[in-house]
Amino acid sequence: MNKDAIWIDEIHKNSRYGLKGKILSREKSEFQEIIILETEEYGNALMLDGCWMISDKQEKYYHECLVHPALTSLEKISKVLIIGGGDGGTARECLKYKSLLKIDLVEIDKLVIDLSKKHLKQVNENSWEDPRLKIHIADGTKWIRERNDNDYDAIFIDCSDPSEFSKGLFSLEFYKECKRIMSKNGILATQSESPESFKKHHINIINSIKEIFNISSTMYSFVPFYPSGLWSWTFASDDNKNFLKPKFKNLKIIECSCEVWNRKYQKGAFQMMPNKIIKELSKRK
Ligand code: SPD
Repeated sequence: MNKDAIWIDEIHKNSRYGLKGKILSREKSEFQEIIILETEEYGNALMLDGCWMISDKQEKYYHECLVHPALTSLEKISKVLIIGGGDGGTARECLKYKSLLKIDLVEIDKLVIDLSKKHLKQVNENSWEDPRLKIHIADGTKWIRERNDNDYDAIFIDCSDPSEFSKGLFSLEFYKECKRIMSKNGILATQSESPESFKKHHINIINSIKEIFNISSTMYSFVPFYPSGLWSWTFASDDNKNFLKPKFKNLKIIECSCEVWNRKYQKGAFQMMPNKIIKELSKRK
């Protein structure tokens, strides 16, 4: 290990989640502190305001689970919206769908994209060069208000944990807007925090989504270096009949391209809601 290597920790509720490596970049944008760390074990890792977002070797646990349950359940995918996702990993997974014509990616912090282009090439591969991907530097909660009704087949919310500037992406108003701009059988997919280390936020996200959409479901899996390691993704739609049923005809090709996700993995992950979360959610009625 390089002699300049230092430990960088995410500190969450008196626990540390650390990686040792060499700092490639440490900058403050208008919104947050951005660190890129080069590690031996996990490749390059991105931290925003003290929270780990991705590392080269673990990001597939996160991005494949966010994207494929949604996109394999659609017969036809032409237009997709990504809110956040400045590291390019979600876009990379979406671009595997050849029928897709356009992705709008709305990221508030241009510096995250610039640094990802420079240091996180393994994550975004060549997604930024794909003519189907259009970048918008804007606040997603405002940008979405100006979009037409029923315009997107899928919307991905790929954001950081709730904070002063990201909390709008977890609000009822924002989910309502997502529903308005989604096609009738469209699907929303959001990272929904950890049932263990962010339990309150996790429950709030699920309850808010239930308030807005006819149908929703949450899957659980791992992102090893996130607080507690246990993470979740919630999917929602207004189309009760076809929700999360595999319909994409080249599903096998997608499966083969993945490191973590496959149909069986997904099936198990949707059965993993911890009992304490089931109990909490049942209190709401
Ligand atoms: N606690 C970290 C939650 C971060 C979720 N978003 C990660 C962004 C990856 N594209």
